[in-house]
Amino acid sequence: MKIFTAQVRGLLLLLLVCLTSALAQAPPQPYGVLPSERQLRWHEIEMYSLIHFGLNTYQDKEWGYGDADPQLFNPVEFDAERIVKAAKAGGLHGLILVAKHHDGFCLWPTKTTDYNITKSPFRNGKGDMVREFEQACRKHGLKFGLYNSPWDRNAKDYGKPEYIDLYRAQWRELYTNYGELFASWHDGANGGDGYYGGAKETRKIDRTTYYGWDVFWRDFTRKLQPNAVIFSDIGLDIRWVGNEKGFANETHWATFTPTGPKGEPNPGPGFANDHESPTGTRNGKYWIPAECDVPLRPGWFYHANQDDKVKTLAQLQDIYFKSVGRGADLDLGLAPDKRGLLHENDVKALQAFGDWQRKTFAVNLAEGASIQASNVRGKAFAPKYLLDNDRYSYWATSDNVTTPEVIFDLKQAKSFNVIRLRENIKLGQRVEAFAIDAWQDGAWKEIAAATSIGANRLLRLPANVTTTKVRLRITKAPVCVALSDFGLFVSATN
Ligand code: FUL
Repeated sequence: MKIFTAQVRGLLLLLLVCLTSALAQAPPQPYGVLPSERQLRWHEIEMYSLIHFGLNTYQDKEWGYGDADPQLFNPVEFDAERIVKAAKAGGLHGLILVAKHHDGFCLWPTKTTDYNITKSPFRNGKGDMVREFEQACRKHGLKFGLYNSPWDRNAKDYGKPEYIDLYRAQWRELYTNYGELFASWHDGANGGDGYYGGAKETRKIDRTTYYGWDVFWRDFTRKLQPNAVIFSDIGLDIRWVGNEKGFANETHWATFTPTGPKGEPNPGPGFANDHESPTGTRNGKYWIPAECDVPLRPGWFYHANQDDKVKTLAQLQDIYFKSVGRGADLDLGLAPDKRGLLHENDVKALQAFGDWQRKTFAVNLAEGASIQASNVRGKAFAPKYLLDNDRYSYWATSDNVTTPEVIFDLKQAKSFNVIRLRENIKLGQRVEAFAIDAWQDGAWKEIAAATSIGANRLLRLPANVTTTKVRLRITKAPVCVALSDFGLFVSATN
């Protein structure tokens, strides 16, 4: 009986040990709202381009009135592959084509209006530019998305219910004929003066009701293109960052609570609480990260007098650090010229930008470091996962440890000026502040401090730091950490 009791006791003890270690190994509870699968894919690609090309290109205009003759559109050297390859060389992983801008001219052979590419000399009226871009993207491994302007200054019925049917029919063609789209882009410019089938007048629409966005997106976009992120001022999936400089704020929350001008729930594009968009809403109601859109030149469309105003490498780096480096995505505007090609200066700028990214992030100087964390949740969440280049394997701490630190012993002196951190955003955006120290002259010295992390956070140091040991301190978080990446890099100089 005594032996039996000892056996039972032993078994119980074993059970307890197993249970405790199983509990210790359980992943942290997610914090707040979480990204959907389609948003995760969007975060992963980080950068893509937005192509503006059409009748505006031939009129030196940014906003066409809707009355230009389609015969003007004649890009005799058009080559989608060359444009796609230039974008790829720039480190861009996707391309969104403006299939129709506000002037209403459609770059595909739509059945919804005569104001389209078949009425132009391009490919003798048999062209389909959406198809050519789509195929070039698939061939070169870029994701493909589309922008179709809600505002149409050519359509005679713009402002009436009939136009909504036409607009949806256009999206139906675009959603069903060109394979899987990664993004469906909805601009906020809405109503004003236009040609409108010859009426030449000003038309105002009620942006809160006219397009019926909620029904359209829910019953149409989600059904026909379930993997496309929906972009507009307010989301649904991706919000506009609130400026066209390409900058998110230093603190960028992927979560956002959209409200209208008076604070009521936001009904649709053109009505965002734009002033809050660069930062987002801490503990917001939805996961709606920012897209930072900015053209490579001053304008979205090509203008010959801007050939010498293509952004410099230093400007592109600045944009990169303030968009991708703050956990947002960068949408870089590219504008083919009248030939149907990117201007040489644009091609060179993209190449230089891409070369810089590839060189800068080729080697993580923290690789091979021995890592010591002040707390580890369990084996499955060891700090080594910070260095395995996987966005979703991660170092986590026990539930009650919200301000841990981790030391990277680099084993020899290394110099760097860029620091990268990532959270496993499948568990939400958790960290609110952190600091980085370098071991210098026998003591820790703070070299950087910042706030949000999210999908990606890059810190630029004012000068190279040379050290043998680096310490990361999480200084504020409402819950335990779930960090997936730590990197040290040197910004390439040529
Ligand atoms: C804006 C538009 O009005 C511009 O023409 C451009 O298309 C830009 C990307 O979005 O709202």
